[in-house]
Amino acid sequence: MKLDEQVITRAIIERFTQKWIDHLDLDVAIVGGGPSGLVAAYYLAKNARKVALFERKLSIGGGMWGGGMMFNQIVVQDEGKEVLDELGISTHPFEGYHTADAVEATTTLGSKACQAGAKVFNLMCVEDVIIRQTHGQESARVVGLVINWSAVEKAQLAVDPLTVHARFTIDVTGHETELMRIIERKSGSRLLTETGKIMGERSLWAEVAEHTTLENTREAFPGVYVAGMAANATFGSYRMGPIFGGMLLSGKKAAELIIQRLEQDTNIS
Ligand code: 48H
Repeated sequence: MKLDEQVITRAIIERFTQKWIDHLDLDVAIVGGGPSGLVAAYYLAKNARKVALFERKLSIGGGMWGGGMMFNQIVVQDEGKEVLDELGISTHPFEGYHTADAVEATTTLGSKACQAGAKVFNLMCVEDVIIRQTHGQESARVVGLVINWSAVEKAQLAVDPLTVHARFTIDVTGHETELMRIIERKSGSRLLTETGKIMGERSLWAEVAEHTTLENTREAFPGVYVAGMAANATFGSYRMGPIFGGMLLSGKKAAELIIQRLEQDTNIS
């Protein structure tokens, strides 16, 4: 077969553009492609929700590739293993815990999320949110995201962004809790934390952090849920080091909470 460079170019442009146009109005926008974002994407897509995940870097996977200190193994507890089992990721028992190969875990999470129907937009960063106070609603809520190419951000070019609308957003930007920081700075409203502000990540205490990651997986501003490390950073809890059960379960919990909300909205309308 003769190769036609023009067809190859057109295929990429048309297919990518169509994918993007089809995902300008979402059930759920996920900001960050680390383990919690990928797990949330998987469960939401499996539930037939229209979901897109925006990741600043070339590769999804966030901090999971490197295991602990670049020893590319992760550790999970029994509850976390259940998520890995469901996704078909092999685990091996180790003194009451389980280990998994960080590369197998990361690639499989990404692959399962995509195969379930989640669309990943890598090399894009979320630089702002759209906040609206619609008629009949008590408080302002996030209704969309402002996105730009990571290359534009990196080169510090003055290029205006584009937008996407979403009924719900998940901030899974990790330790930096980037989306919530933007909302704190720009919304002029209190966050749904004790202080109304981002409470900040505390130092390492694995046992407590693993529990609080799940407790802190909740709505942190109307329309925005936090999961993974961003949940603990927003609500002021500890980090846990390279144990990943909390990250996986947190992504799953965020998906379940949002599915409930979407179902409530459907019943009301
Ligand atoms: C687009 C963005 C933006 C943006 C950031 O850090 P992550 O792996 O996050 P989690 O919460 O899924 O997992 C945390 C885990 O990896 C970890 O760090 C642990 C368990 N630490 C414990 C400890 O004690 O240190 O992934 C976040 C992703 C990254 O890929 C970023 O590039 C991406 O979000 N991201 N993408 N727009 N504005 N901000």
